[in-house]
Amino acid sequence: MYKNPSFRTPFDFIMEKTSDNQTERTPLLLITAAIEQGGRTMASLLRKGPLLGITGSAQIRNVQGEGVQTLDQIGQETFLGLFRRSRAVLSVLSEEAEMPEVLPCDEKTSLLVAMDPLDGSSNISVNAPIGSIFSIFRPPAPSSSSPEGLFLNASSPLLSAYLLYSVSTSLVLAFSGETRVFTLDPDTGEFLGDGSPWRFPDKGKIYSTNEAYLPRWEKPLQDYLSWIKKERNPSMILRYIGALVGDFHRNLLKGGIYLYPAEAGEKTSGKLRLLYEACPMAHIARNAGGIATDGKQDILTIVPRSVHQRVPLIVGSVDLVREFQERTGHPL
Ligand code: AHM
Ligand code: MG
Repeated sequence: MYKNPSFRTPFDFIMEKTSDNQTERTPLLLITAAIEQGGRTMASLLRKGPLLGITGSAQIRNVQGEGVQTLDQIGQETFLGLFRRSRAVLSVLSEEAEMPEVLPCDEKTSLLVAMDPLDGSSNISVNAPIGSIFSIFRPPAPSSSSPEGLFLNASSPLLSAYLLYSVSTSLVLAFSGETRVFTLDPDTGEFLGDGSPWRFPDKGKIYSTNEAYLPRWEKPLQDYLSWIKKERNPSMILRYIGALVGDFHRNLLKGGIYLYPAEAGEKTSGKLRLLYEACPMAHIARNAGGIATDGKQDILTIVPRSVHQRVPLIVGSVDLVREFQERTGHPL
């Protein structure tokens, strides 16, 4: 039996936090239910992975020139279908589609969804953690601008979420000043959590970054990493899963900092996309007492110029991110 007889669900969380916001309550409940259903579907497929022949490449490239995996396509179809059926989503922007897709909905109460349906694609074929990431925005007023304009003019996220498919399936939701962590019971299909807000631990000692790229980083970042490894006291430890959701989740639970900075050469704006990777993680971090920057400014203050815009991302425990900013010459 469960260790806690009074676990709470995402439904309870949204109900509790929208007691004075009846207008957005229904779309938020419908969208959260769609994310939960998508999580159940994906987790169930992933349990059989290679047996279903879904862990390989789709042999095509997406609009951003990246190789598409079969599970990228399955994630895209699964979540897009669920958001379409919810009739609470005005438009979906996805890593897997060039343009946002406008959906049938009740326009008065509908919201925008930006998503990375399958985060950490390179982990799929080796049975390592992967995830799905979502940010939910209010449409700008007036909401009659172009499909891209809706996302470029939206304010910072109203709600953010990620699913982490690993030893168990986690759902992390950030809304209205709180971040909560839920775990899927695969027998009942319920996501359950203890009903209390999650905060980044005060003291963290993990750094997560792909150190192989260090020669292409700017000098202040190289110096920072060298200081982390040789001089910082107390010393830090490296953990890198290679899926943003997995690395962020570890740091959220244990305390730490994740870095995907800009590089000389091909990745002058980093790798991660603002609207559906950096922004939701920044929002989840903020609601858990953490912080996210692009190295110079708070991620949540960046106004997007294009829907698939990339940004450097440094996110994690507030003390570690502040320390990073101070040592690289841009104190917060
Ligand atoms: P993806 O959306 O194609 O999976 O790319 C994003 C992923 C992140 O999850 C992860 O943090 C990063 O790419 C890893 O990149 P790298 O292999 O360059 O370290
Ligand atoms: Mg992705």
